[in-house]
Amino acid sequence: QAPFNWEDPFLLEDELSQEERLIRDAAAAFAADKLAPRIERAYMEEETDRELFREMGAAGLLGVTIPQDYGGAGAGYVSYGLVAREVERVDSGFRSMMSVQSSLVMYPIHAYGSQEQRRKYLPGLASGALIGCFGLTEPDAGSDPGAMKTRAEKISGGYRLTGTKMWISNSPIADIFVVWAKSAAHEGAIRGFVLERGMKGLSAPKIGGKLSLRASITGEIVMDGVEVPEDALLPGVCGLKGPFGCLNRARYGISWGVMGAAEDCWLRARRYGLERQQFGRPLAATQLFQKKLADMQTEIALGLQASLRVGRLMDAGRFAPEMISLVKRNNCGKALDIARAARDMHGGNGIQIEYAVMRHAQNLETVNTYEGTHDVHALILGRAQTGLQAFC
Ligand code: TGC
Ligand code: FAD
Repeated sequence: QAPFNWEDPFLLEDELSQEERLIRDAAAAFAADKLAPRIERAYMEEETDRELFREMGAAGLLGVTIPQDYGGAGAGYVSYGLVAREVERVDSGFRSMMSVQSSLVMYPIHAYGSQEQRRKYLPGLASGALIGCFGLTEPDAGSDPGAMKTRAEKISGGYRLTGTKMWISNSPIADIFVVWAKSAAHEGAIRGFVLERGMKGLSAPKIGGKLSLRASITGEIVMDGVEVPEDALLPGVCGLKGPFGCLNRARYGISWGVMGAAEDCWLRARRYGLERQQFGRPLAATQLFQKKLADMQTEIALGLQASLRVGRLMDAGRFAPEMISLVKRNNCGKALDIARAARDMHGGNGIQIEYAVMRHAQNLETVNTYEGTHDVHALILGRAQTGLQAFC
């Protein structure tokens, strides 16, 4: 009979390769040394430090799955997930900065871009010298990106882009903008374009007043007749499957990331319950407190196993997007429940910044919404099992 490891109930550690453990440990060390000391100020002051991208790049955390020829780490999707888990253990906003850069900017340039585009942009994005953003959502097209209004019109030598993207992570500080637009020259199909800061007619105002994900800057992308050369078009993909191909990677990373945030909440609640005395005994000695800890442990252990399985299937080239909807939806919802419970278990202290749990809960409200809301992923899974489309 083996001893029970309460922190790692299914011995996930044994399921990782030596390379995956090394990458995970490097990310954990980076998170402890560079991210944890910054988070309270970044969150309270809504401050995003550009320098953080360079530090992430130097630590090898940008473009984990991109080949080394282009500055990436050339590792697999399980490694990418493990990095997301360590970064989001500190804050979902930091993971957001990293996963937009890796999955939503570097991935499409690598997968759909020309050789020239790869060579021009990927090394700078991998080192963090360049910051990228991904513009799909619009003011009137969120869950339904196919309803986008942004247009690319063919002009001599290139395209003219007009439209507004909304809720775009990193956009106010971005150098590179991967933007999706309907192109008249391609029968109205959705095409990807790479825009650069400084182009005439391009601006990216910050969206202020967020009560969630405050360490990650969010903005609009306003394109007022931005003229781009022919080689700004991503040649390798046409249609909604372009942006969705990127979202598959980012959603998968989120499924690991939110488990990191949930683990931080769980371990903090356990520690608090052991230290805090009420009615002459530790809170952790009460049945209700222990039930909540058991629920947290169970959901985290199950969620991590599910993400690991999907990661292994991605590395083997055998994943279906619905698998990713399942783990993105489940793990975000469960992490949000865990963070809210941990906030409650901390009593009044739970609303204070130094106890972290309310910050995680606030962040997870966003993570449960972006990259496809909890309900939209339910509809994707409902469609897969009934064959009936319930979106409209
Ligand atoms: P539908 O008819 O289902 O599909 C249209 C075409 O796309 C293909 N496709 C996929 N391809 C690859 N992977 C996937 N996951 C795919 N899902 C669909 C599909 O095969 C089809 O291809 P083709 O060749 O036949 O044309 O499209 P629909 O318009 O009915 O879509 C419905 C729905 C609800 C599933 C979809 O629109 C959706 O997922 N909505 C959610 C929107 C979303 O996730 N937005 C995310 C914005 S980016 C973001 O939030 C970044 S935050 C990052 C951070 O800060 O960390
Ligand atoms: P809506 O689509 O209006 O949804 C509102 C509610 O209606 C939700 O509960 C939803 O589940 C429900 N709903 C919608 N359709 C249906 C339906 N058919 N049936 C039942 N219920 C439905 N986007 C980017 O492109 N790039 C980014 O970098 C990015 N970063 C973001 C960062 C932050 C901080 C936030 C908050 C968002 C970000 N987004 C980004 C946008 C994000 O992807 C969208 O907010 C998300 O897809 C939901 O769209 P929406 O906000 O328009 O909500």
